[in-house]
Amino acid sequence: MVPSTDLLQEFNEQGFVVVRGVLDETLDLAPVRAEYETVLDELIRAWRAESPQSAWSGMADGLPFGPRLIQFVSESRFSYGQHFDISLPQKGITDTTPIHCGPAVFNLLRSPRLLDWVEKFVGPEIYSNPVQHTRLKLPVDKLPPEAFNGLTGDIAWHQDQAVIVPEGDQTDILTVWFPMNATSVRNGCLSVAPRSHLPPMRLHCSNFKHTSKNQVCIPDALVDPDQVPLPMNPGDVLFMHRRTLHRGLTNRSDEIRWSFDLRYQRIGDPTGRPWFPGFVARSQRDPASELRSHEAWRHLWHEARQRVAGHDVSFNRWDNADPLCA
Ligand SMILES: O=C(O)CCC(=O)C(=O)O
Ligand SMILES: [Fe+2]
Repeated sequence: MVPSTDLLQEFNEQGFVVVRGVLDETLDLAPVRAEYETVLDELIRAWRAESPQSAWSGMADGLPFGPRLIQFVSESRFSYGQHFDISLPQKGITDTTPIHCGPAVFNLLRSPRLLDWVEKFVGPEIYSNPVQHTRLKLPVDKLPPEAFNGLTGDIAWHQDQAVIVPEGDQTDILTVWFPMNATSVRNGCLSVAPRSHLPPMRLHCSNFKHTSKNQVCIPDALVDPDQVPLPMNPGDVLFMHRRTLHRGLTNRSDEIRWSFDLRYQRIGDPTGRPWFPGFVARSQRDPASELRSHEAWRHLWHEARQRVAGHDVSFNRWDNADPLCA
């Protein structure tokens, strides 16, 4: 166990820290793997039901999760990312936008092994911030353009603080990133810029053609030259400051790259995404306020989806007026 003072010192100096072996394969990760098998089963079943028989070779049946997903998507060209995700997208929400709120994922968000570490950064009153995703990235040469977005393709340099609304700027939102399969430079691990978290927040643009679907990202001229790729294994967790520059490298392997990124903060502070629901993950002061039911969690998201459907909800604060965005 890393002593808390060393951990916090490293985090405060570098803007991030990787802790090995936080999550347990059996208790934390295996149930999520099993749950996502059923999400993929259902996706393939639904797609088949709507597609002509001849469009499906059946080649993916019986394969393990990763190869099966690759096979399914390259055959169907199906835009699959949002179907696995655990949050709603930043725009274009309708009352049928898919979101996955299964019990295994909910347990992962509340994992005591994870929260014990989160507590060292956030304190004992822990709120699960609704900026949370799972990213299932296909090898770049297998990813059809129709399926390419921020959940499935590479992610350009940015700070997480740049994708919330300004009312959340003063909230210490901790990014918690971890892989479901071993990540490497080859399959598109996360890369960070050490010591890039000092204020102020960098300029971001949302109009670069090389990024997917108007991703919010930092112009090249403002990206630090010191960049460190972070290969990680299942169980390892990256804790990152909200202003640390990072990106997701391109998956140039022949396997998927699967990760979760979650966020936690102190109870009561603005989340930066006021239309989306968070929940009390742990409270020493008021344990009864903790959300313990995944049905209640799913209900919160479905309610939010209903509320924002058809409205022009946006978390984008960047207007591309700066010449560096040209
Ligand atoms: O996983 C990735 O490629 C990017 C993740 C990210 O930007 C984040 O966790 O904040
Ligand atoms: Fe990020």
